[in-house]
Amino acid sequence: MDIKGKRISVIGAGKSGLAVAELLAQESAKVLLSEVGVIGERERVRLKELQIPYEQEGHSERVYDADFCVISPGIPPSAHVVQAMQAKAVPLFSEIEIASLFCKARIVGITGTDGKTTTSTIVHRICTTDGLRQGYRSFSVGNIGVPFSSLVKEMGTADVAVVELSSYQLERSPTFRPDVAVITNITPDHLDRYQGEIESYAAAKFRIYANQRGADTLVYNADDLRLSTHFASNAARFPFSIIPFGMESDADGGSGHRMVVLDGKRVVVRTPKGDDEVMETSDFLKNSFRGRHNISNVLAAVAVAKALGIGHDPVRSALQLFEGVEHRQEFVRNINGVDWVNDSKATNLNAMRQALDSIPSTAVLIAGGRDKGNDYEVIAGIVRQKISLLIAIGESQEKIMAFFEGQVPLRRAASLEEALLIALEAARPGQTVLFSPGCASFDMFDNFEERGRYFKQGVHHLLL
Ligand code: UMA
Repeated sequence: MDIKGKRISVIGAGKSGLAVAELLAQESAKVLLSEVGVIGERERVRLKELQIPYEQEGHSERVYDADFCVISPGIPPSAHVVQAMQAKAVPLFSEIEIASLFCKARIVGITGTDGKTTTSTIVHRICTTDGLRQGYRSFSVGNIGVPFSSLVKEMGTADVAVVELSSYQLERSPTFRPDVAVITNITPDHLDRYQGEIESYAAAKFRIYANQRGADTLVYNADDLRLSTHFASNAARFPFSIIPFGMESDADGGSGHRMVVLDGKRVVVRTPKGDDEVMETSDFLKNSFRGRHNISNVLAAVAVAKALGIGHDPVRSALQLFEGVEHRQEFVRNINGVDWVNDSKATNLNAMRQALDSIPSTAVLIAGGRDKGNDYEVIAGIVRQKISLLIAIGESQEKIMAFFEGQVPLRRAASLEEALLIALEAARPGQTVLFSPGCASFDMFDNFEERGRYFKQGVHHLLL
């Protein structure tokens, strides 16, 4: 796509909109950045410096006078501006699509409902370790928090871009083609955006391999029934290599694929010729990085390493040093025999279930936030089994209270601080206090990172 001189409207002045506007302006496009809310002072100064025209507090008619439009991932298809663009036949693209047009590096794209941040981080660490020896660099970008557009021009042909991708970012990305694509799992999430249809949500995730061919590789979780049904039964019709990974599945995809599996306590690459051991689980499991779902994330990352031709040694070295990801079952501290764990990144119930699974005994759970169409039935069993007290916060408080009434002891808290104080009183030595909201953060915080930091600060204050 030739960008020079093109009139491009960028909708949304969040992280992705600001980064892509800057990239496009550098490429001599005529950009208009348009934001429904207020653009921060610092950002406005930067836009003026770069001579990028912008408007705020609403989208004017000017945005439709464009060759095409770049839409921020958080703006849903139902938004007025998107509907109007479509009515006026203005083509819409994602920020990921635009960044990928300028990308010289090999791309590892990682999507899935859960595990994508942890898997992306592990892959990035493995590539960084290998890259230090082999002379290339790894960049960790995308949904993880750093827009792909902001770093793409720094990437060279030998480098690797590890791009975490939400389903939103895969929408309107018609030519995006990762060298290695990963799907960690698909369970219900964001159903508010997909009209309650998991099929539509899965279809957005499957866009990740839509343009793959030849030497490209797809890595998928063979323990996920939806994924194994989709890929194993159709393996022959995909024009690229496939590496399944799995802990429970011994299947090889039915066609002699290489597969990364857990064999007892060993992580092995299984081929029709036999097993090749990469490492033992004791090489990477530790207090700060534990749980079956994390073994699954490691298997995914090992499969990526194999697809990129990285040896076992950098994989082992990177994983031995890996201490887990902030806000993802992050151990904060122990107070009087009680472990306090920050799992603010759990914005859906599957992530919450994984956290509950990893708890060694029982827990006081703090949950709630902005509901995304949650069906609490999917965690009801494990909540009854492991939770001695459920403290409900945020917009979804009443829904949680109504659902769990009579199933587990319940308390309402008007704020996160109040929830912390209730938990401090209620938790007994040997228990965990788990902050795993299972909901989005936007009712009370700017994002899950702010929510997690707030929780951690609160926990540290409890000791004062
Ligand atoms: N806006 C308009 N017009 C509208 C509606 C919204 O102008 O009609 C504006 C909003 O006021 C806002 C901007 O558009 O200023 C929307 O920005 P955004 O929500 O797309 O957020 P960004 O700051 O660009 O961050 C996005 C991702 N956010 C979402 O997908 C919601 C970030 O993922 C990502 O890190 C970042 O790009 C860089 O790639 C966050 C996220 O919550 C972590 N992701 C979801 C998740 O993980 O579950 C998908």
